[in-house]
Amino acid sequence: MYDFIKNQDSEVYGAIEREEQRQSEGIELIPSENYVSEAVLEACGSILTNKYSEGYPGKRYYGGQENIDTIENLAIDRAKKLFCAEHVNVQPYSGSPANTAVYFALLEFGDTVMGLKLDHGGHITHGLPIAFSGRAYHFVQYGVNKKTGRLDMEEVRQLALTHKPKMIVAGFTAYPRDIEWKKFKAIADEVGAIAMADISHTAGLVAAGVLESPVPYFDVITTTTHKTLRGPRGAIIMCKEKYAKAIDRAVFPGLQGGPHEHAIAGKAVAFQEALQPAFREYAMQVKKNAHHLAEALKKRGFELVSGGTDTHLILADLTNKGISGKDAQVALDKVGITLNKNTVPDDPRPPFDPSGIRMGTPAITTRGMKEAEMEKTAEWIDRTLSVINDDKALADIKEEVKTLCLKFPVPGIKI
Ligand code: DSN
Repeated sequence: MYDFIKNQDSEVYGAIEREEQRQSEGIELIPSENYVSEAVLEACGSILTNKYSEGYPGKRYYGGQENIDTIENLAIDRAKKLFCAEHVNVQPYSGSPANTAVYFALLEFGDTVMGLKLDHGGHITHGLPIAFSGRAYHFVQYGVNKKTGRLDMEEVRQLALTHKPKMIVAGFTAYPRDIEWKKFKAIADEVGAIAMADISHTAGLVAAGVLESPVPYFDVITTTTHKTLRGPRGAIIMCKEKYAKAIDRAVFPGLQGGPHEHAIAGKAVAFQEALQPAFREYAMQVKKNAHHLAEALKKRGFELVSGGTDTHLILADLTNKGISGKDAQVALDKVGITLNKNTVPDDPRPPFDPSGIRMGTPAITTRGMKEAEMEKTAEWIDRTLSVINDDKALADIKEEVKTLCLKFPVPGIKI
């Protein structure tokens, strides 16, 4: 598959080869990662990368667009069908530009917006003070309830009534529970705010109908395309027709130049895959696996924020285990289990060495792993964290992990 790179550039080829090995021999638990199909890989690696196509289908600033327009229209139509959306822009390069484009389209600098705090499961684009979102707009941040680890919708409502935001962002990167979309929308309506949802993490589960969708209710919805949706790295923005013009203008020429049409082709292919019945089976298994892994971890004394999960994602607070999130991540890397250190709500520790770890099941479910493999995974995580300074014990676990993983091929990797 990589014959040309192999012949021409041994340094890049060597790194790709080692990454192929790492991906096939290890258990991928980063909840925002997945393995795309060979068809999506082909689209992303295609000659479409050669083309400039500033503008939108039928209204471009460069010639030679007949095939590009076909591809972009396919991506738009399939996304509309998948999410039952009125309008879709498929050009955002990724999640942060998508969210920034929404703010640029619908807000003035300095406007008041509400978003979830980063250490409670929000994102840097949901108002982190040092990020563009937090500097350009006046974000009022809501959080989760200290005792339950869940969103407190009455607190969200009181903050909205006090601050009268122009927009309320319901968006999450480390929140394991179902979202009460209708309640969010009712609060936004009560204060006259625009309701924006960022469903980057759960879009695949929403598209498959295994989690409730905000699309019928919300004014604007963003999502990345590479997480549970299992497409290429990128994003889309969906909105009600009345915001369509403003959103399109904000993406181009407001924020971006030429769209990445090879990635848009990958999105079109992935959306077609997600429209198939098999994708619903996949999404249901993602949820089942996450639930099973959560229960298996709890049995082994792990404390989960909110006590469990309704989605693909699990957040564990390791304080009672006497190990930091960073040390856990490093030890688990050594046995081939990849996850990320993560803050827990009101974390007393710093973000670079926080109290928690974040895990998810989208990638391992794509490989075909099921409940039995979740049980093994929980056992390996538990064992690893009890032998972090014992290199021999870690090497033994790594071998067991590898043996299991090689029974579950990764699409696009032939080892
Ligand atoms: N960085 C992503 C994640 O890992 O959740 C969010 O954009």
